[in-house]
Amino acid sequence: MTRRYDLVIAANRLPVDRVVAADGSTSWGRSPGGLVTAMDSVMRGRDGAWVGWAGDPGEAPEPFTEAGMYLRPVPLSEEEVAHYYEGMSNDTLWPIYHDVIVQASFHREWWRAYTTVNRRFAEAAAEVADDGATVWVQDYQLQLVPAMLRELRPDLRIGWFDHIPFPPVELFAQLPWRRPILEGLIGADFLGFQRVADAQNFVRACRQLLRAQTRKDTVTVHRPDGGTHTVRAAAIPISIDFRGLEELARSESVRQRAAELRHQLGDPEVLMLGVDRLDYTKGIRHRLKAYEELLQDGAIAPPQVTLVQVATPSRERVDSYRELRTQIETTVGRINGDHGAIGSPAVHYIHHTQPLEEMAALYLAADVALVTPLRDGMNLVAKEYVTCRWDNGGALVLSEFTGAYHELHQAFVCNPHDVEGLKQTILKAIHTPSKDKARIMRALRRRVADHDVQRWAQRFLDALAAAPGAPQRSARQ
Ligand code: GDG
Repeated sequence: MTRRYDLVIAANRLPVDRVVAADGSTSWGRSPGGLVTAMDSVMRGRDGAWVGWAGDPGEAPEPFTEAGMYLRPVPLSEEEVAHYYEGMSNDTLWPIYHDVIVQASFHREWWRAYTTVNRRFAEAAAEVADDGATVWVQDYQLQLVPAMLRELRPDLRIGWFDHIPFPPVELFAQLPWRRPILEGLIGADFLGFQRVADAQNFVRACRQLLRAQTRKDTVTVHRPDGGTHTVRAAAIPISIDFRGLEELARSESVRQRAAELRHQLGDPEVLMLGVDRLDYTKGIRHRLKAYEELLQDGAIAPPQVTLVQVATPSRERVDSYRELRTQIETTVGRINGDHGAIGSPAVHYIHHTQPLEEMAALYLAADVALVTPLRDGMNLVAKEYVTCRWDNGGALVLSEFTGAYHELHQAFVCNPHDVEGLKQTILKAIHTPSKDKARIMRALRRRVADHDVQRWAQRFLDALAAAPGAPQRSARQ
């Protein structure tokens, strides 16, 4: 019989990646990322399990233990990866939840696969959760899991966290499956969102589309057995491992690498940096347009000013992502053709994943970080950048359409749709005196230091334990 656990995480992916050695043998390596670090801190002293896809289609590996956590792989067939993950999650829900920057596609077979896979996740979580355990479901890929799990295991305390925005009801209403999605989420006791507005959008959608009874941040529905169930929806913004990342950025090797990078880039007076998954939500095209116009205007020029754009490969089998890549690479080519010279390109473009140490060195080396999404749940890059600037140097240009803006509003704030305004903000970030920039950076750093990912996870679990739904339990550490 399977052992059962007191805290279960259900996420699309397991927190490990398959590593293939030179001799062809494979093993598992912990995937980098805040969620894994956050879970480390809350799993301490508890019996923890994680339910998720291992990353390869086909048969799932046997459950195994890694870094003190029981990992229970959930299998996905080739077709399920295409329909549930690339289709419904990334080509239907992702665009609707990000203001329809690109059009969403609706396909009933994608929805069917989404339902099947969500049920499989719910069954896997039900199987490993101990009596009265806490199950924490992650993100938009698993919105049906809370209700499915409650049906299987009414004894559990169920939470869900939305890493991306929750759209206004006018956009959400486009979804042919808007009702079952809301009903799926309502199965939870507590729903966490990045911004207050996201939580309010959810409550409003329940009121308008389900005619559910809502009161402040709670939604109450009638259960088939005649009783009622109440779920609370509130903002608990995610963060990063401030101490861990700062320690890395302060290390001798990262400091040396930061200095070396600046030198390799031709010792620019101003090094600008963009770091994003190559995604249309991130505003990379708007950023490049503003940068190109500043070069055309003669307001900036290489080699004194240069831009490093790291655009990590993402969702390459979805058409809109392939098109975006072509557009970005055409623009980078044109900018370099028009404004670069031998040995001093205007844009250094990197389309592959960098090791964490290199990222820390880039952050530490950059005078201006450009974080210009058109819509972003949080944006961790903004928080990582200020964390690495332990010297209080640098300037953060930050879009007001990110969750991060609601915490880091002292940054150089921009509306990326307003190219003229974005250009002025970039120039302001360059020309503001260092003393004033240091004051801003100190304030930004204080915010992230005080609200790190460990605190986020604990706050979520406390809110889940205190949520109104039955069964009532105290917050267990
Ligand atoms: C979703 C929401 C929300 C990127 N390139 C490399 C690399 N990265 C790392 C960054 C950062 C992470 O990936 C990206 O996080 P973001 O927050 O910017 O964006 P999403 O991937 O869209 O994440 C978002 C987040 O969930 C958490 O809730 O903030 O709004 O969309 O950590 O550093 N890391 C390494 N090499 C790279 O080349 N090592």
